[in-house]
Order: sequence, then C-alpha cells, then structure tokens
Amino acid sequence: MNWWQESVVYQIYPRSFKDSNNDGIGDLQGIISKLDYLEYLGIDVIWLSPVYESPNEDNGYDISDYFGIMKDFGSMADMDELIQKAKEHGISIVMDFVANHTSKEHKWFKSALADPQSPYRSYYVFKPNQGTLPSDLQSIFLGSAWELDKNTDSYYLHLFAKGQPDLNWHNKPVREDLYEMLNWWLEKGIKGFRFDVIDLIAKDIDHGIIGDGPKLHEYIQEMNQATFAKYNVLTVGETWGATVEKAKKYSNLDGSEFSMIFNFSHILLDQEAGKEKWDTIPLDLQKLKKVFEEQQVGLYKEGWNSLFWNNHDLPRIVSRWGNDQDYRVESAKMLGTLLHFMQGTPYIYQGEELGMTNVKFHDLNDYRDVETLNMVQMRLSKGMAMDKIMDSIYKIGRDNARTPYPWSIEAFGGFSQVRPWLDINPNYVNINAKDQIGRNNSVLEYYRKLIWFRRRSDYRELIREGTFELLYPDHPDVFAYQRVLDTGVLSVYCNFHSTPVHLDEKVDTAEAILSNYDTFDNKRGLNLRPYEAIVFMGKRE
Ligand code: TEU
Ligand code: CA
Repeated sequence: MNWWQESVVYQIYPRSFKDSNNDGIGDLQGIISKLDYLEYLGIDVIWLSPVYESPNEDNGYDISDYFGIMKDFGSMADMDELIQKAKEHGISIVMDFVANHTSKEHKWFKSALADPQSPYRSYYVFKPNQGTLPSDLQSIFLGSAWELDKNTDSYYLHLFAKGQPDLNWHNKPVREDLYEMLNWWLEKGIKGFRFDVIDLIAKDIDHGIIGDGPKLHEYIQEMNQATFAKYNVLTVGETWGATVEKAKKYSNLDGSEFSMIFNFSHILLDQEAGKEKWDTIPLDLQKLKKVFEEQQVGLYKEGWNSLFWNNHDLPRIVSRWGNDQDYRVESAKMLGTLLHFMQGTPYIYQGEELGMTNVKFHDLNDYRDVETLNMVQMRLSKGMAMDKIMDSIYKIGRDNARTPYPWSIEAFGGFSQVRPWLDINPNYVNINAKDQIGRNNSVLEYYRKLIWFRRRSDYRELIREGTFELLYPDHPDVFAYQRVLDTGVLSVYCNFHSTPVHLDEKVDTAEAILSNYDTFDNKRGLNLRPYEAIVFMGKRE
C-alpha cells in the first residue's frame, strides 16, 4: 500500500484562506495559524495552490520565479516554517507545479523578448509575423491564442491568458530547468506535486495537436525518473480529457508516471462537449452513475483515482448539484458521502467542509477572475445581454470557489480585518467554521467523520481496496453502490434529489454506520428522504 492511498487531501487557495497581516490577502502565516484546525478536521495532506512569485494575472498560475515566494504571501522563511509546522501537525505539503507556461514576467520570457538571439527564445513558441495570425487557435480563456510582440515582430503562443506564454517542452533545456526546480523543492521536504494542465505540455502546434501530444508520456516518465521517483511522494496530474484508458497509463501502479490524476469526466457532465463551459446543461444522474462506475471498475487494481467535486476552478458543488436553498446541509453531506466511500484519494476544497455555496455579486466590478472577465468582453462584443452573462457567472464562474474562507461571524468573516481582495460571500453569517466546530450535526463535523472512516476506522481497508458495484443503476433519484472485500461489505445509499424515495428492502438499522439524518425512516422498507444518505455494513439482499 502507498501512504497516499489512505490520505485525505485538503486544497488551500492561499489568497482566500486566512489573512495574517490585514492587507486583505490570505498568506502563509495565515495558513500556519490554522494548522490546528486542519489537524482537527483530520486531513493529512495540503495541496497548496501556487505561492511562487507571480504578477497575478491568473492568481499565481502565472509564475515569474519558481524559486521565490510571492510577496503577498510572505517569504521563503514563512514557507519553510509552514513545511516544518505542518509536519508537526502530521500534515504534508503538496505544491502546485505550473509548467505548461510561465508568466510573461519570468526572466526566460523577458530575455526571449529582449533579444531574438537569446537562448531562451526556444524555451517558448514563437512564429514570425507574416501579416496574419499564425493560426485561428483559440485561447482556453477565449480570444486568439497568439499575441504579437512588436519588438521582435513575432507572435507567441499562450493557451491561457496573454501573460501566460506557453513553454516549449520539446526543447530539452526547458525540461532540465524544470526538473531542477522540482528537485529543489523536493529537497526542502515537499511531499509531492499537483501538475497543472499536464496533458498540454507535449503540444505540437504545427500538426494541430494541443492535448495528449505523442511525446506526453515519454516526458512524464522522464520527469518521474529525473525527480520524484527518488522520493516517496504524492503526485497528481491535472488532465481534463482523460478517459479510463488514459488514466490507467497516467496512474499506472508500477509508479512510472503519477500516483493519480484529476479526472474531470464526472464534473463536466453539465457542459456540452464542444461548447463553451458557460453554456451549462442540466445534470443527467444516469450519466453520472455510469461515469463513476466506469472509473471505479476500470481503474480497479490498474490505477488510482482522485475523488473530488470541487477545486479553485469549479463552482461550489452544493450549489451546482445539490440544493443550496432548502437542503443545503443535507445535500452537502450527501454529496460528501457519495464520494468518500469510493476507491481513490478524496480531495476537499477549502470551505467544502462547511457546505459553502456559490456567490452572486451584482456588480461586475466585484469579480476578479481573468477567465470570467475575458468571457464577459467576448460575449458583450457578440451582443449578448448582460443579465444572461451574469447568470452564467453565477452558475459556473471560478470566483464562486475563491471567495474568502468564512472563519466566524466577525467582520469579513474573520478572514481579515479589511475588505478582502475578493468580497466574502454575504452568507458567512450563517456558514462559518466557528459555528460548525463541535456542533453535532454540522457539515464540518460530518466531514470529520468521513475523513475518520477513511483514515482511522476499521473500515479503512474495505474503503481502500473493496470492489465497486453499482446498485439500482436505472433508478432516477438514487445513487447507490456496494464496496466488497472478503472481510466485509459496505453499502452506500444516496437520494440525489428532493423527492422522497421508497426502496423495497429489508433494513436492519443496527447495521447503519453513518447517516445524514438524525433518525431512520425504515417503515416497510428503506425510505430515503430528500438528499438522504445512509451507509450500511453488511451485504444487501
Ligand atoms: O486549469 C486548467 C484549465 O484548463 C482551466 O483553466 C479550465 O479550463 C478552466 O478553469 C475552466 O473554468 C489550471 C488551473 O487549475 C487554473 O486555475 C489555471 O487558470 C490554468 O490551469 C492555467 O494555469
Ligand atoms: Ca495578508
């Protein structure tokens, strides 16, 4: 067994977690001050979104110095202190490795722009200006993926924002420099990396290949050997387009690539293939069941899953697929239950454990995300009405996930004493950590149980190793499954909707080990109330 197969990861978006010096921006000392809380929650790994030096065009996902800490967040001494103190709390730090692109402020890119003869020219993807754009390739953040540099009269490639020029991984010195950086951090005691958009690094623009370039796995294996293979660490690749077959390769149990990947196939089900993410469609529960079944069964003994509903790019799950009005607490717990009893390593995104919701700012000026602001410009220029645009931001915009963490009912949620860089969700007066810590039926205390089940309970082997069998595959409201091992069986029943459900099953409430309601309604069978989740031990008939 690998240690990370029994871990629960907690993702921190440092800008929004805790501000220690009251400048409105979360920082490393803020995180250090909350390590007791994280230990109480029971997680053992922090995935830290980027804290490197960055001009923040994309909030740290545009790195200008991989060996430095962003001043907003503190210093390298603070980072060393975080690594050390986290360790004392039994928590490992996994860093974010963003190397599909750098910032345009990185010294490599500056040198490439300043001098066409610079060796750093070939670190990036340039095309001479021949009067038109090199191609009609679009940036993932909308608009052309090519930007003209007037000085050298050439275009450079940026698959994301203009300030995020793409690196050319086909150039060996690029890879070697990046590996050096990885090793430097590993030597510091980092316990792993999350690899940002790793499926894009081997792009072959001249042949129209963006994702999954022919050399992708060669590079990942090379990087593995040159860096983290020597350490017992957790590595997770962010792969938007991974099928089960691809996932097997990326997370091969022989250790040749990553520990696991972030596979988005479940979370993209409310988006239409080939359409912009902003045009969402309703979730089809049958499809959701099918996708999870494919992953759970397909990767069994062949690879390893990560389990997630949220991250810093996704809207809050309780608003997305739960019910954040009448059943916020129930649906937050149900969604957590559904995920945490599957095989894989669960990831909790900050605030998910409180049942945090999406936010609605009425003034566009209160939004910060570059992706959102680009989209607004694009759609306005196409004549789309502002209220329709705002609706799509409310649904799927990334700032939903990025509002500051609500610690208490104090001003600004106790996140800071000044107005934060992005406003706090006004519902912090009802949804905050202080209110939920130690309160028996809070979402937070429920998440503590979920974590305990995986990490410390007698069920942990079953949760880690059991097979997955979907129950009621065609039921329109129920998502249920069994985990089976020769030592036992766990059955998880979730009502995914607000319609009460009756299942014709014998129920022995003595076998129930977890439920998101205080009482059972087991008259004449198994009755699931709105968003009810129950976990039984023992085989179901
Ligand atoms: O995200 C990859 C990515 O493709 C997303 O930008 C995605 O398309 C978008 O968020 C959907 O809304 C990673 C990081 O997680 C993200 O924060 C960065 O902006 C992006 O890479 C560029 O580094
Ligand atoms: Ca601060």
